[in-house]
Amino acid sequence: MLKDLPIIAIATAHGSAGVGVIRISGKELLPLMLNLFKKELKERIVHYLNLTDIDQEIIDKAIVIFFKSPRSFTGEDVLEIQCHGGMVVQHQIIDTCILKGKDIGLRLANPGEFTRRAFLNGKIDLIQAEAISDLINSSSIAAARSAIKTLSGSLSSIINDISSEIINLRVLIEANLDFPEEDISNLQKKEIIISLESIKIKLIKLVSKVSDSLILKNGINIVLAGQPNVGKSSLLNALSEEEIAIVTPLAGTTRDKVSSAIYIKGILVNIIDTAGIRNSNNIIEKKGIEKSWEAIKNADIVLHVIDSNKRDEDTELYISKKIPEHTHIIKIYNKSDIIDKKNGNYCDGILVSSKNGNGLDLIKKRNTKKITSSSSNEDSFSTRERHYYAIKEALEHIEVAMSYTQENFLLDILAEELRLSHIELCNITGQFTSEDMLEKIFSSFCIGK
Ligand SMILES: Nc1nc2c(ncn2[C@@H]2O[C@H](COP(=O)(O)OP(=O)(O)OP(=O)(O)O)[C@@H](O)[C@H]2O)c(=O)[nH]1
Ligand SMILES: [Mg+2]
Repeated sequence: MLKDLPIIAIATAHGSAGVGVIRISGKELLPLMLNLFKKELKERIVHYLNLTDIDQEIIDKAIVIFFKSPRSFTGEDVLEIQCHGGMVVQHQIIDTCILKGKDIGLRLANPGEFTRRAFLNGKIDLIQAEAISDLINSSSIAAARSAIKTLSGSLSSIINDISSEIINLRVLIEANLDFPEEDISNLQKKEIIISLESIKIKLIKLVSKVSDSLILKNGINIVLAGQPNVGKSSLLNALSEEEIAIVTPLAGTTRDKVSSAIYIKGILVNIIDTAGIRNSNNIIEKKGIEKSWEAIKNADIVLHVIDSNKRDEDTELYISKKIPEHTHIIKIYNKSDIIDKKNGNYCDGILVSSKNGNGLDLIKKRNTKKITSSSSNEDSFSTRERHYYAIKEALEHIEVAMSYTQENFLLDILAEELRLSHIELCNITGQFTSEDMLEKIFSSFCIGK
């Protein structure tokens, strides 16, 4: 099968560099080794060798290391060639290897194929495979740190522990499945309830950790929202210290979402400016306002910007009420530099001036508090949305199971809900993952990974 043939790819980034690494993986690479180097290489020893083309012309002098199956990244025989990092040299080596490896069917690797083989050969689970990609693509030190932790198995071990607890409970329940309810002792019922409770608590903790980790990985979205002309765009410019958004004295200036990315405590923060919210008959402005609400819906934090000189409490209330409940809202009273009398009530928010910069540090401080509380670095994993949703599903099945321990103790339903919960967790680690899902996950990797 094409899938099982040996593969080759450049593992390092494309372009010129001091060194380039070419990786070859296959079930049995001895024939290729003999063709390339005229000898069998000892495993895990650094060899300094001439690489020649089929006319025996030297292409490059390279360091070659042989990792014998199963003691390699992919679990197969692996040859790692560290050559000079020019693209021409590397492509010449690849062409020569494919020619000399014709007999064993050597071909170019597809995206993520090395990692996929490592997964299929049981060297890593699916969470760890994804963590490799996250480590390579991490956008901050904190994200890289959690990726390496996840690669070392921290998330996998928590999921495996919960899975074992579910399996033990399934064994207990299924052993009693053929007995009528009245034959199950109260002691056993109590044991089942305690165990379900313990699984539920662990899953709740995990959902919250995974959700916080997603913030660390994808960054946090802070949306500037409010009525027109209150100074949202001015605030975006002031916070990002750049003239990104257009500012004019005219209400209704911003029509589209405008965003800027900054780092707070090593976490990527996307600040998004939106069109001012008001009743408008202008078709373009109306579209802009629709986009404002869409941005608010997807926000982690909303900075509700208010002109401290021109309060319109009805509209303020309308906006506050329409912001989804779970969203963290901070009221920002802007234009403090021209405030008439400081007798307004601003204690439920932060008084700032995007003109002279007063209060901006307070905004950053308040957000930092929220950001760091949702992503304490020591505790976070490298996670994906699919992990989050699967853990939530697993939790829901446990909750349904628990509802069947109240009046009627229906063991067959309990067993089924536990089975479904277990499948969700196995999907995360890859034990039961479908071929389609694997295709989707590994095709997002780069070639050579
Ligand atoms: N004095 C003072 N004026 C400000 C401040 N912030 C903004 N302005 C002025 O208020 C006007 C509107 O500012 P923008 O930043 O465009 O307001 P906006 O909320 O983005 O307005 P829309 O895009 O129309 O929704 C401009 O004339 C700004 O110079 C401030 O802190 N103090
Ligand atoms: Mg604006």
